[in-house]
Amino acid sequence: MEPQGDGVTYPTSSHWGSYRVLVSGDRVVDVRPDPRDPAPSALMDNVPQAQHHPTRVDRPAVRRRWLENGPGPDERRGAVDDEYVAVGWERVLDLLAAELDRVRTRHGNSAIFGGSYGWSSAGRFHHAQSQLRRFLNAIGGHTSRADTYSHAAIEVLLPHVVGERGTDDLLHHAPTWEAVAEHTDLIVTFGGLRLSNNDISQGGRAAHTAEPGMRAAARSGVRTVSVSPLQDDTIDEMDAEWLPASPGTDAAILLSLVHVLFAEDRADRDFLDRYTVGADAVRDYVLGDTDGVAKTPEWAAELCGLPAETLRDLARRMARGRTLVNVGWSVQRAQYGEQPLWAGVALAACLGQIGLPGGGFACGYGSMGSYAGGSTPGGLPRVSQGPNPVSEFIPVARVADMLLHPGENYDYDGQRRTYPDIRLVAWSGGNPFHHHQDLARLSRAFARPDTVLVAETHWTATARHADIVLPSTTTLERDDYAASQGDTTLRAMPRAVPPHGTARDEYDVYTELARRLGAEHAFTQGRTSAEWLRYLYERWRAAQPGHLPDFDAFWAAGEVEIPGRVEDTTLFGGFRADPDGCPLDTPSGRVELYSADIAGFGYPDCPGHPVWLASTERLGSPRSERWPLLLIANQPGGKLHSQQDMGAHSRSGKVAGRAPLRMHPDDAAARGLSGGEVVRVSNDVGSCLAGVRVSDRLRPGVVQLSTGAWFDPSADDVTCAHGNPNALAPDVGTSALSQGCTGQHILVEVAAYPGDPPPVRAFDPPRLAAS
Ligand SMILES: Nc1nc2c(c(=O)[nH]1)N[C@H]1C(S)=C(S)[C@@H](COP(=O)(O)OP(=O)(O)OC[C@H]3O[C@@H](n4cnc5c(=O)[nH]c(N)nc54)[C@H](O)[C@@H]3O)O[C@H]1N2
Ligand SMILES: Nc1nc2c(c(=O)[nH]1)N[C@H]1C(S)=C(S)[C@@H](COP(=O)(O)OP(=O)(O)OC[C@H]3O[C@@H](n4cnc5c(=O)[nH]c(N)nc54)[C@H](O)[C@@H]3O)O[C@H]1N2
Ligand SMILES: [Mo]
Repeated sequence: MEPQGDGVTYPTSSHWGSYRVLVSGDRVVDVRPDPRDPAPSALMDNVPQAQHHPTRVDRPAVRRRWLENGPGPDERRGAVDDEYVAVGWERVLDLLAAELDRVRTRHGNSAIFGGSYGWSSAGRFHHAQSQLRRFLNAIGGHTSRADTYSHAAIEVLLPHVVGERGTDDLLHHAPTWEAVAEHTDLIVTFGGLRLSNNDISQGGRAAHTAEPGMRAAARSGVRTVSVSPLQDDTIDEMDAEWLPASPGTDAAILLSLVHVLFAEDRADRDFLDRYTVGADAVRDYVLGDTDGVAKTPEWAAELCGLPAETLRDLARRMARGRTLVNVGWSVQRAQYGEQPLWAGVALAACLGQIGLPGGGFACGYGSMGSYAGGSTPGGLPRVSQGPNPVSEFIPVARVADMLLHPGENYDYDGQRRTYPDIRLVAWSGGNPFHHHQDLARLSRAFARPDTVLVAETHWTATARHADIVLPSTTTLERDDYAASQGDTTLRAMPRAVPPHGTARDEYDVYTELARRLGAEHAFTQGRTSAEWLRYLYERWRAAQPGHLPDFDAFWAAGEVEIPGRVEDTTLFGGFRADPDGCPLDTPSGRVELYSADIAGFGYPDCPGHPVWLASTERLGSPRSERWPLLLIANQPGGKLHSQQDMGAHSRSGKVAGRAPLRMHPDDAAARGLSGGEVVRVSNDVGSCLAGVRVSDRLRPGVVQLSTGAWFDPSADDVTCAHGNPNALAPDVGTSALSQGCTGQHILVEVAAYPGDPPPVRAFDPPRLAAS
């Protein structure tokens, strides 16, 4: 800490970077970027307002109906006029311990859902999900979740195609932008390289290196082709060639590029023979031998709206130099999201460049600041969640299905599974009423369990669906340290302000609960949180090469360099050099362009090799006749998901207090809109309000409404008065294989809101009565 003016600055870390907060009295009054960060994120400007906002949860609260009627299903969970009762910590912990004990005794621990997805905050020890799961595991376990909303199709499909290790490499060890600058001639990116996405690195990061990296690549002459509905998904300096393809048609484009390579005898047969299996199946399919439809550029042009000649020319250019095929995460966060991934691998294989520096296949450039930002083979300090005695889990995005359909069967990655019967939902560090699809349906799903527990810093829509709300401290209210994969330093995050109201660290809350449930030692191992910080650091230090300062010296210095960081990697380089000695961990040891395993699952929506499947939420689909605009629900530039939506920076991006909806001038004019109006965005799933911003940097027919607006069900005539696109997103999985999130694409209609729009009430906290 350092005195500054009439305040004091404290270093801190967040998923959007490391910076300082200026504290005056007990309040955070401003933020200061770290001068060593070459591209600090404006997201830090949300922090001062969010830290002290009236939506902070300041004491434990229990829904009056639950308090009076006891546990049980309740349709009124989440009702805007629901009332909460403030209770003291002792009382709430007694109530909660009794309820956890009732559920585990009567229904078994698998009736507790602790999957609790979400991004919580940076900080290696006080990580909300880790603490919750460690606690639930200590008291007998919980039903958990597999995969992420970010990239479930990558996590499930690619292990079949390039193996588990190859998938891990693709996600965590991609070559740095510097390596791209040095080796790559052409990067063809599906899903752009959206700059604002690079503000974020899970766990916080010392410096934002993606933007300087992209600039370096541009300066060294790397050419970029961006396939994306948005022109500004690449930075201007890259001078990217923009191919505004119709969303959801990437697999068709990729397969047509493969077609050109085979038809013109440009495919690298030697590579395909030596390093892959199944190339013949792909060739037969793209040439039309399998189904009578040749996947020519002319065929793809009809679907994607790009000229056939552009595609043919692109395939030839890709074959001429060192080419990197990047499939961004957004592209797989849609129905049949497995196909563009697999087709991308097939294209890179046909180019014969997998395993060469700067060439081949990647999935994630532009999706996250830490992607291609080096790796940390020695690991980071980490608290164990402990073994979970319950093996039950769901694919993460099937949460509403699970709650609505206990006992029913579903498919996932070759398994026929059954949804468990959940009685208690425990959520911490996530906001499903922001992130899940079809929020009205999710509300119905949350009516089913006996009890919903939410630990939160703020009164989110999820907290407002809880029977018991526990007020959590924010990172600024507790000691911790931060670093992300590939980071250069581990940084101290000393407490800067006292806890808000009676908020407590979740570690201390779970310690108290574990004591009541006879599991205190299993949870704490006899340590306080201060002792854990020291223990985890020292354990990590002992495993690192060379000499690192001890905990006290680290804490006093504020940071320590992370040893052994690796920057220079060539994906699949070892496999290329020696495919027999260093095979992939796939059944064949090769890249599986055809997977007998997947074919054996018999899924019509994910057959044994990459194919074109026409998704429902797509321009030109039957559904688009009724809902003619394709809404892109991408990541918000002004915040991380729903976090700190009430902060100054996020608010400055709103239009008439609503989430901004970007639309092409032609689409706006056809609806009598010129910008600044409040509109109703709707389909047969639901509706939301948004504020119009007109821009010619989108493909006509596409509108953009990023995620993140706090869900606001307070108006009678719309599902969300504030602009959360998940009010309208169908709740379907990518396919039976991965069952991933498909929220990126939503068919809608947009119309001016007649009359005075209802007020936004998302940031009005609920009624809270004294007990
Ligand atoms: N339509 C559509 N939907 C999407 C996506 C999309 O592309 N389109 N993208 C999806 C993706 S990739 C993701 S990752 C998800 C993100 O969805 P989430 O991860 O759920 O989003 P966040 O808003 O980050 O939620 C984190 C919550 O944790 C709380 N929190 C922060 N710190 C703490 C803490 O220390 N303790 C506790 N108890 N709580 C804390 C915050 O207040 C916040 O409410 O959204 C998904 N949803
Ligand atoms: N500022 C900020 N950064 C973030 C986050 C945040 O909330 N805020 N969230 C982080 C998280 S958790 C994740 S998972 C990543 C997500 O990273 P991504 O999934 O890569 O990000 P998105 O912004 O959802 O989508 C990127 C772009 O893909 C394009 N796109 C959409 N559909 C299609 C399609 O069908 N075809 C093609 N070719 N392009 C398409 C859109 O124009 C969109 O702008 O972002 C991370 N970064
Ligand atoms: Mo994500």
